[in-house]
Amino acid sequence: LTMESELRKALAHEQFELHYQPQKDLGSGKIVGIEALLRWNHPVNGYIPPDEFISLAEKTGLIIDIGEWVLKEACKQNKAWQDKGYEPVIVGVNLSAKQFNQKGLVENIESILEQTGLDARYLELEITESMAMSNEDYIIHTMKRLRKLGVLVSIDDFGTGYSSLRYLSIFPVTKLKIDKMFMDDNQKQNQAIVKSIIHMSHSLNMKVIAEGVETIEQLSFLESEKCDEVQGFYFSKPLPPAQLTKFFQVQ
Ligand code: G
Ligand code: G
Ligand code: MN
Ligand code: NA
Repeated sequence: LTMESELRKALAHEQFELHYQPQKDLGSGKIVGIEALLRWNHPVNGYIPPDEFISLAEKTGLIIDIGEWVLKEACKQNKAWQDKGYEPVIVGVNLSAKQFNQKGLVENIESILEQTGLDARYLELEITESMAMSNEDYIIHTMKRLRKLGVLVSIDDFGTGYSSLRYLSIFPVTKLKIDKMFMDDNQKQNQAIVKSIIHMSHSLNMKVIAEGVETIEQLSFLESEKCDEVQGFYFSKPLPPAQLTKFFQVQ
């Protein structure tokens, strides 16, 4: 079988899973968000990480169907946690450029929220800076419609793409996700950059989260700089739903 037909089969045979990585609010110490990360549980090869199949899914257009499955599954799971009585959290879903530019995305999301019963304010769409390069007017228009629905929009891997700071003033973005490369302590400039991004986010009335937090030193620095939220292996790697539930139970 070619990888493409394997991917089609994966969707039809329910071989995809979502794992979730907790996001901690530094003010309250509580988990306020989770990022949904796609995993392909292959019957022979075991877990295949998204880096190994997302780009093929994008090339073949399969990302549209896979992405729709991801959105549905993430909303359904988040609602299920709420129905169990856990404190509501925001679920972040990664969108690929193709998905974002697909006609009917907003209607699709609206219908998924309706079907699953998840309130729009508990869904956050993560887009990357590179996506923002093309078709600017369409992106602004789509983002505005999503915000009108109540859905949150974040910029993922912030600082690594072909970013223009101008985007931050014209896109109705609610949160910046500082890329994990800026957590590298060996790069002397990184702390200054992180400080500036936190400062800028707050000045622009956006929330800011640091990704890739692995050590207590990184955490302390982010706390002292008043970063809103943190995500990373220091707290937890992405986990299957049953394991993440334990985090909700202790808080
Ligand atoms: O978990 P990690 O190896 O988990 O993810 C690797 C990359 O794959 C990340 O850049 C992430 O944004 C991307 N990714 C993970 N899940 C999805 C998804 O559901 N859709 C898209 N488009 N990308 C995803
Ligand atoms: O969508 P995005 O590119 O932000 O995907 C997050 C990626 O970062 C996933 O592959 C996830 O598994 C990974 N990740 C999450 N926390 C950490 C961390 O603390 N350190 C490292 N190296 N990677 C992480
Ligand atoms: Mn992401
Ligand atoms: Na990222």
